Amino acid sequence: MLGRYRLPLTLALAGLLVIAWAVMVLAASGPTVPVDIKYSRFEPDEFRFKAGQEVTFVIFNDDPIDHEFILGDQAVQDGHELGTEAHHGSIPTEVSVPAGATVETTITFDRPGELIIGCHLPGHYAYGMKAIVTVR
Ligand SMILES: [Cu+2]
Repeated sequence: MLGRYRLPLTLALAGLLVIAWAVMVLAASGPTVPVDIKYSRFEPDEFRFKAGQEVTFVIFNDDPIDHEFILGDQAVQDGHELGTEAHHGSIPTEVSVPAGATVETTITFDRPGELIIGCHLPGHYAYGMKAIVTVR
């Protein structure tokens, strides 16, 4: 009697398990945001996020030279522009992105404001290697 329903029930159960798994995965991590670096520019060069949002940037450096991804306000950018740190790695908002590499970093935007993503290897920021981040 139940035999004819076994396959549809099994498929329905499998479907529910897949949905439950997807919900758990999505709940555990914020959205993934791709950032491409090409010709010493960030693409895109404008981002909008909500306060409280967790975002994982997946940064791909398509250039044959190294770059960096420094997220912060103007004071942070000024500090790095004058600074001499050649390599970054331990702070989520400050990462080095070697030539041809893809680097991931996860950042939570805890409050509204305007932020900047900049690269401060010599000459890059002045050349225009920056992106604007608006958090609302
Ligand atoms: Cu750069």
